[in-house]
Amino acid sequence: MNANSDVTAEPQATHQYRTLFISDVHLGTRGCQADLLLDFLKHNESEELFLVGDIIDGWRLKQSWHWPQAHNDVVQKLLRKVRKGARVVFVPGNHDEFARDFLGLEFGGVEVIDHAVHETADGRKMLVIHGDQFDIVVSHARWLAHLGDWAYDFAILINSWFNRARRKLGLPYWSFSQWAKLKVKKAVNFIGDFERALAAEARKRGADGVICGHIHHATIRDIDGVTYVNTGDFVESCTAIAEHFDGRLELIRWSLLEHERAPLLLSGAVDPPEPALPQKAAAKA
Ligand SMILES: [Mn+2]
Repeated sequence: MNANSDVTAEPQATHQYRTLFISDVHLGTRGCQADLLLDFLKHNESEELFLVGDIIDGWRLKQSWHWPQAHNDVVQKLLRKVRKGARVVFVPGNHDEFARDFLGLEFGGVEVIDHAVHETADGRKMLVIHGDQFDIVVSHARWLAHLGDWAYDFAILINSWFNRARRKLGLPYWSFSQWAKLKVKKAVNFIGDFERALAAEARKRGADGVICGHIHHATIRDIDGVTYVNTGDFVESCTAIAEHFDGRLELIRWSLLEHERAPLLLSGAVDPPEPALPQKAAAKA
């Protein structure tokens, strides 16, 4: 058994980074990709690990308890990283805002802080913050954000009743999906607004860039001279941000488990794990 796992572990060498940033894991919800996150944590090590908010989904936990073993394993894995000498910093988000009552404290060696300023190996100062503080919907209309979770399903149901009524009145069909597409366009605007707000905040605080989460949209890009970095999430896209030892930031996508990656590696369909590839440019987003 041990010999076997050694063999399979060989082509999946552990990646070493200076810093790793993950966010929006949403432990406690069915959407959480805990298995992929565990696999990620197993194959990626760093001196510092920033948990950039929405790690545990407190809103959902209040409503229904979904806490399988894999979610426990994630917590244990994070605590083990602390024991092995990594600095683990938790910057709470809006879904785990209960942790905002414990700022400045440590839990199992995990530091809880509102935001951080991380200096990269090449001397850039990065504001590390979840980002909900700059999301107009969350900060000014919490009820609307809660509504979003089930509003879509409900709207589809209403739409079928609505159109039955319209038909009786001799009115043409009103398309919910057309309306929803318009809303999606607005959502794209929302992402842009959010990104610009965070970049502006970083500049205001004299930072060279910002590393945030919240909108589940991973990227590394320049916004008016400020480096805007979003860690993405471990719900849909399964992304993380890594800082190499030279300060280079890289977006990592971790959407396959070890046994799914192995055959692709053998066939050459995916790149082998890199020790530290200089040719892989910083912004992969
Ligand atoms: Mn959030």
